[in-house]
Amino acid sequence: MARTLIETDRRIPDALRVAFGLCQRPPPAPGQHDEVANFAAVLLPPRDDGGTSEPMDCDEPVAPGGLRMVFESSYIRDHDEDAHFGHAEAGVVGVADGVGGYRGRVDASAFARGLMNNAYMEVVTAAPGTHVCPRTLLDRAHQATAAAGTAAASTAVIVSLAGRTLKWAYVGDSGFVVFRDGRILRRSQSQQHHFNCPYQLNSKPDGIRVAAAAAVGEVPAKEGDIVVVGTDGLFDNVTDDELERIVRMGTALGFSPKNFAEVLAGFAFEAARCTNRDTPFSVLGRRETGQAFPACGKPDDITVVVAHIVSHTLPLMISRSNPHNCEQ
Ligand SMILES: [Mn+2]
Repeated sequence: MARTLIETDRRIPDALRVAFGLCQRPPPAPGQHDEVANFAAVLLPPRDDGGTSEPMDCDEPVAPGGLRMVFESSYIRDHDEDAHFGHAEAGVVGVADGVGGYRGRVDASAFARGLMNNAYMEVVTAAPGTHVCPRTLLDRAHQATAAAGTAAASTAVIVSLAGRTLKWAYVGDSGFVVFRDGRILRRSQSQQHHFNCPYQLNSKPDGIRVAAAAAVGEVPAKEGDIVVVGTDGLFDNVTDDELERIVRMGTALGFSPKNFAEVLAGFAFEAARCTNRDTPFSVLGRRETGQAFPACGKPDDITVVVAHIVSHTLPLMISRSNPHNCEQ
């Protein structure tokens, strides 16, 4: 694992730990204010469900110069079978997760890395200004990876900003969430054969085809939108409510995409190792298996890519990240 727990620990504000029960803290001495708890209360207001329906985008004025995607990533390794890529000029990011069932027989990361490498090569060799269609890109990356006879299998998701439209395609439980004004606007729905067995791409001739099986969609983008793209190491350990509250906290604090990615990944890392609190993984496991399932997280590789949708007139701060891991 690339980072020690202490290094990860430094990136997680105490306010988050207090608010979400990630740690046990001694109570404040009599007469003392619990300043961390107060800070958490200010930053993490409860979800307001009194709002109206989902915001509509069509009546938004078009910003001169259009929109751009500015992204950063954080990767916390467990078995080191996740991979990701991104290209800011093309406005596209992707993550993939090598299926752990191949571990010990072949390189379980091979297909995930092949997918992301091939997707990246497709993007960098496309004509500048090309709008990326995630389904086409994922399909081509899959075909190239399978044609090479690459071992193992992978889930994957690709999200692009094509003009003023966010588009996505995914297979399995690698996923994404689009936030607007601190609330979830769109999110992926995990594709699974059964609990803990996601749809996956591989080299088998009779395997899943992107064109037939990938979930695809799009939504008009708006300046200020935040897109979180991640593997199940994030989504199995962090609930939607926690994601929303962390995004609201980060927005209030002026987080950069890098800040967001590191705090989200670090939070997932800690939640994965808790043995006394539920996570999406343990809740679903209890429901789907009908068995006694302990309140716990799921240790796993954790990949988080965070993209801010910004006005095109802002300077391009971040260029591109090569597959498969930005943080070698
Ligand atoms: Mn995983």
